[in-house]
Amino acid sequence: MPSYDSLKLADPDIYAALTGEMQRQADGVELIPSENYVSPAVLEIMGSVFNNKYAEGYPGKRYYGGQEFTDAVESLAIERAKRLFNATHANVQPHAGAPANIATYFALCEPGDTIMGMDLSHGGHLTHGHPVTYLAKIFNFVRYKMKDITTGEIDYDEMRAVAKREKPKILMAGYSAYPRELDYAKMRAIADEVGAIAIMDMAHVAGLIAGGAHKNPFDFGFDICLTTTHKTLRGPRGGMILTREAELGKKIDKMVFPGFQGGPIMQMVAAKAVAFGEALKPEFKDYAHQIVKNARHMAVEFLKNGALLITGGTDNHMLLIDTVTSWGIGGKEAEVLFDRIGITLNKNMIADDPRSPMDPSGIRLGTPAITTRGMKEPEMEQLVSFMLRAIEQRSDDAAIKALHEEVKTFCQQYPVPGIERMENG
Ligand code: DSN
Repeated sequence: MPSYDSLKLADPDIYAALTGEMQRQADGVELIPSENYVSPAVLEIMGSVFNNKYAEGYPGKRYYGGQEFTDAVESLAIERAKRLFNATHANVQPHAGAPANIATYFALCEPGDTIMGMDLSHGGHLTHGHPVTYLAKIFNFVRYKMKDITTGEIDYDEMRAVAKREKPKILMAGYSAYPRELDYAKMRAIADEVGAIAIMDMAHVAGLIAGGAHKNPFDFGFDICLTTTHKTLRGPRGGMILTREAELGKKIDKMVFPGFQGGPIMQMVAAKAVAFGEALKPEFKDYAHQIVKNARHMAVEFLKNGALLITGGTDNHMLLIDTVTSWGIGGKEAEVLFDRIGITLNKNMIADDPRSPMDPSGIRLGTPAITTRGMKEPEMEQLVSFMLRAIEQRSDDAAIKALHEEVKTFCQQYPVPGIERMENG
């Protein structure tokens, strides 16, 4: 762990917040399925002097001088990303997932064009066309949903019918709250029938795909894969766009820069290269498979104890629980309750939720971060037991406090990468 001595001296307030956050991460269980812990190497490069460099353009074609080392790291990031996902072209400059998605829409569509994506309450993402986004003012978004929320099966017949009627320019796969895999072959066939570009927003499952625990959309003829780099892929915060063929890649490059963004955030590009190097190692495959095994095991434990899981279980890294039906409490109340025992997850809408986004009917949780900490099936049982005890004892403050202490003690056995064991106080 870096000493942070300079920070401590220069800005005690921020230093206090940093050490507080380190303590929180070390003492608590992170179940938010989009979060993870990066390696010490990734942490080091993120805090490096690459921050100081402007590098508009791409390797070998920059607008400013002094690019010997920025070119080297960006080229490595690109090559490693292509190898990881079997892509022809990679753009590693998007600052985050939303800019990657937006730059892609801008590269491929004109205002008023139609884009088809998964409904938000059925698992889709805001950037796939939710009416609250500005994107919804520019493009015409149409949606598809699950046919059966007890299995998670997508209504592909309805998808085909809507696609034929609406003629989307893009058929978008991908999700942020859907615990199953999609049928890429079916979606590619529908895209072909209507002449749409097939895109997978694989932000949540990129690490599972890279590690061979999930299917690769490019193997089914998808044209583009969009992703963040910090979820299951376990890299720095950022985005990336991969294409199956080079021409599409050139179009995307022009839109990312200069079309949409300014200079790349070079310390993050360098950190992407480091993280992709880690994901290319054989042990990352074990990690990816263990994420899924852990999530499945957790699902079985919850089901055994009578919880209602949306789609009846999981095939990926996440679980969605209907807390109202399972335990008679809303998702917000559940989130706050689990926070009180040091288990962090998020409230989440369930399909066609009658409640509001700030107080929905469910929670979303997942296993990428705890798997990084080395937890396996027995620990999943322990965590479910902590959570069920919290539900049972929720009106007993002393019991909840005691449970929080138990969670802290449990966490001491599983160090967080980059955080040395911190003693209380
Ligand atoms: N905020 C991310 C998630 O939690 O899934 C998606 O953008």
